[in-house]
Amino acid sequence: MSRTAVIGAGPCGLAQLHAFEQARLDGVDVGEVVCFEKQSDWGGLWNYTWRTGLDSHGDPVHGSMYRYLWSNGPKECLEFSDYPFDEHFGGPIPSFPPREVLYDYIVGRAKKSNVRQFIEFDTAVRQVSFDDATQTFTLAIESWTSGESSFRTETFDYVIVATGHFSVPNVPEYPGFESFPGRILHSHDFRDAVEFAGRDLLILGSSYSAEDIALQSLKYGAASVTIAYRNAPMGFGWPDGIAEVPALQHLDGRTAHFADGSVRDVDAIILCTGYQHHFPFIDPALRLTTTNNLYPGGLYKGVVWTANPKLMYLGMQDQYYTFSMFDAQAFVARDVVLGRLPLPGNDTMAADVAAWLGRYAEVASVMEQIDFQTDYVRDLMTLTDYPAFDLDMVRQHFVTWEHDKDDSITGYRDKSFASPCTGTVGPAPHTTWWDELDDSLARFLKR
Ligand code: FAD
Ligand code: NA7
Repeated sequence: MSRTAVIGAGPCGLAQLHAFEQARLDGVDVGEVVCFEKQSDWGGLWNYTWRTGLDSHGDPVHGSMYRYLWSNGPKECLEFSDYPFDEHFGGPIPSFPPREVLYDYIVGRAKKSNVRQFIEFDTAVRQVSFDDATQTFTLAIESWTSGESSFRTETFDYVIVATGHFSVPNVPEYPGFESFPGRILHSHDFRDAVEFAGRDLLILGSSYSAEDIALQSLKYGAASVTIAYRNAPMGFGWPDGIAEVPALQHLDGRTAHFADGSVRDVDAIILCTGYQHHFPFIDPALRLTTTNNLYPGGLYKGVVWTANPKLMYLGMQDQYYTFSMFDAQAFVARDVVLGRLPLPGNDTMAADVAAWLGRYAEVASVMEQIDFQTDYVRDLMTLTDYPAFDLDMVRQHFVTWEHDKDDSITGYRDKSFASPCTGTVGPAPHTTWWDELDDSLARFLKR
């Protein structure tokens, strides 16, 4: 009987357990599957924590999500094809739910497929190594299930890494930071915009975190938000109170100096400067090393570690697609383990990766990025029996969503989209996103 370790019980790890369970329900012997999760509960980033810094075990806090986080893409673009939103919520709901609603949805499917029994919570994987002689992995595991720390090792035939890559911050330093009189934090440690009410904020970065934290800081009362971009501005039609300026040069006390010669006095600085793929617990020969991009190298079908195909990674790409892509990847990983998806030789796998990387090198625009990841998911869908959904509809939703953001960065979350699984169109929200301050599930679902 094979033994498979899944590391992490966020959306990817749960997708993996669900995939195995689907096969088991069909009468397939999936071997022993064990999932290790260092937090006390499932859901990964969607499992909100107020904590920053270290967790109760002295580990770096995994969570990077914050209060008042609404989905930044239409929920129809991430819908599980075998567990539609209609099924979970008993009817249509608007297209841009807050975090608690998506958490409920993720956990709802995990409960339905009864996978909690496979997860060891409060258990961190500290080391993954491979023994050529036995062709097995050894995992060094630290567990706090007994209330105090205990170590052990276990061997596995397959390892599936589902530890996410938006947790370990990339923290640049600029001249003057050391004597700045206010707070400097990374978006990983941002929890509650209300903290910055009445303040003049400086945000560094020009991607999703910068966009969202700028908007919600203003929404919850910041006096002003200045966003400094390194390469190019986001260029949205920002509401009064938010402005984009070229790169930060240095700080002189609380005065920020930018590349165009302009200056602003600011009270706090939020570094929305992205995250690192950081897997110190994996032996260097097995370790994925990459920037945040749509096709990290070394992974056949974006999943299988070509240098050792018994090791797989889920969700390591930058993400337009999320939950449905994780599902499709998890079905691939499962079928590799079950021997249902025979892998070609190393040269063929490397050539496949090279072909995708070649195509990715040609991608020049956001719309081409959407097409690229759509085609990647389409390719994954041909490999397994993950239930089909209307991928072309999802692609079109992403295109429409990008246009909606250009039309109104404060209004795009009020739009409705059709489900690629059921065709159901989400109703308009009862309150526009800009006016809605309550991010609770109860409030969102109120009719
Ligand atoms: P995670 O959710 O990060 O889960 C990884 C799990 O692995 C965690 O539970 C962690 O505790 C565990 N783990 C890590 N290391 C170990 C170890 N050594 N041993 C044991 N367990 C370990 N996506 C969307 O679709 N819509 C959004 O609106 C959206 N908003 C986002 C907002 C923010 C601020 C961030 C940071 C991300 C957002 N995302 C969003 C993307 C997000 O990455 C995915 O939705 C999803 O959470 C990724 O799932 P994952 O399982 O790969 O990783
Ligand atoms: P991203 O999407 O990886 O973006 C990181 C941003 O940080 C990007 O705009 C970078 O600028 C910027 N960056 C990186 N280093 C620096 C320095 N040194 N100075 C200034 N700016 C810098 O991360 P996000 O956190 O926005 O998004 C990650 C996930 O969280 C995503 O899935 C969302 O849904 C939420 P560049 O554009 O390269 O000039």
